[in-house]
Amino acid sequence: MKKKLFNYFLLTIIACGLFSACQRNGEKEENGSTKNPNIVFIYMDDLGYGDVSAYGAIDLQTPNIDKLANGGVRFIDGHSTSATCTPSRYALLTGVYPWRNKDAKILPGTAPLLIGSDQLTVPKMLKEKGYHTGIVGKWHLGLGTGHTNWNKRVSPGPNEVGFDFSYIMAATQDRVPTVYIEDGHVVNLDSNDPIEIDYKNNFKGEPTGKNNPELITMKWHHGHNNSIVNGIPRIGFMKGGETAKWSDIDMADHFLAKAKKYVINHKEEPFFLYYAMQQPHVPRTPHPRFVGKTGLGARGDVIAEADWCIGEFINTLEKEGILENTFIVFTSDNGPVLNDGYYDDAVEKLGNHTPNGGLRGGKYSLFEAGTRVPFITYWKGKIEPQVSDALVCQVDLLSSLASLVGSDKKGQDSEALLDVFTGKNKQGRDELIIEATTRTALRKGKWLMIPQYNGSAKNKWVDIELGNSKKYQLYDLNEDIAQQNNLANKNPKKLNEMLSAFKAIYGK
Ligand code: NG6
Ligand code: CA
Repeated sequence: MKKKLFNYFLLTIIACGLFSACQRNGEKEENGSTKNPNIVFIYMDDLGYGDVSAYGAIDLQTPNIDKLANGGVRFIDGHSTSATCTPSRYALLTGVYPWRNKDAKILPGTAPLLIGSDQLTVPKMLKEKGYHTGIVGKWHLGLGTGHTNWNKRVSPGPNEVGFDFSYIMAATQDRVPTVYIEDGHVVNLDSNDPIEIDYKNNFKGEPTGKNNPELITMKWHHGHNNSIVNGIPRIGFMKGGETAKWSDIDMADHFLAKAKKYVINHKEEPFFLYYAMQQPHVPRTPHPRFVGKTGLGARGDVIAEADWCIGEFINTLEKEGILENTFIVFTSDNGPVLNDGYYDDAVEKLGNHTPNGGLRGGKYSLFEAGTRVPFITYWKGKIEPQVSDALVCQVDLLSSLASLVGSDKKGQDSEALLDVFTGKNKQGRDELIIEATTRTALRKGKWLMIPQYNGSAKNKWVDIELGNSKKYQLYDLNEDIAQQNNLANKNPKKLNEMLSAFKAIYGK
């Protein structure tokens, strides 16, 4: 009897071992070689912790994101490195904290490429392991060398830092150039109507949001009063390129079509797709079929639109028979903002919806809602559905995915947490430096420490508390997730511990 039991035990161990080896190295192909899983990042722009129904939203329903959340690991303490876009995207792709690069700030459309051509990136690491790599959507990591001629091939860009295929917008939907760029070439450009871009001066005779309110269909609130494209005043000046200009209301469908096509074209090989969606960043321009769908105004409607796109995208993976062999990460580059520069009813029609899910702050903030974002990993049949309270950060994906595909590459600040991302354990990172418009704070265990900062407590334009205070701030996030009780005075010992830990990593 004992021997039988022992044999059974042994068999179980062998079976488990085989199973996890398969999991680590993807599926066995018929010819015996192993195929690593496809990897997809679905990356939202300014989606808040409370903007997803699986994260508690009631007045806004996101059934397709919920399917990922309820069928995978739903992280409740998952972070972007930063409370704005460019730095978060830098960390996501390089595995390096953005504050190590002094230029990792919100970039204008004319900024040079922020990632060094010799730097390790997620797509480069995956390429070495036989992946085809693609990006569709928002880039916002700079392009060219600083004197970009948009009428020639724009380089270096995504293709020079690891992407075999790129179909992008250069910066943001509210910044010029308002054109798509495919593998460095502006799409549909007429060489007789060259594009000129300037972030300082307008081109003679060109209308602007500031001077030509009669041409505007979306009113600007702060900033956003330079060149007008499709009735929407933007940041920066643009001349020419008429045939190349994108249609804002079709952008979601356009990127979705490109993402689907990429999947279909590359379904036979392991591929990595970075699907960087533009919603719900401003200007919010839902396709007419989504207008009014949520009752929350354009912000709610573009989230519903994005959710639909995600459903369509997942259906494509399923239809092509590759959903079971695709590891999906869903997350957002920073927390939510309502009025980010246009009058679009986001504030007026908010009702009871809470984009920050009860966390303090939002986009631009060192408070929790700046970087704590929806964060989901999904791998059908491989990841057991669960909620994880592990502290994880997007900067960790590089090293973690390296272990998934059998690469020994590591990102400088990227912790290898594959078991956490696949739901096998809940021991996330111990420490994390978060960043918001070049200010930093330390998270360690349940504690968050924000050093003294002189700036204003609130950005009145966007109506968000930034986390600045002349006093040190110390919060116990287990007891006080809403960050209402500053314990810095009550617990000087913990404060000092946090300050030393901060110095050890940050150097200041
Ligand atoms: C800010 C813009 C804001 C948004 C942000 C970048 C103004 C006044 N505000 O400077 O509208 O574009 O930059 O957002 O211009 S992010 O998500 O790409 O970081
Ligand atoms: Ca953003």
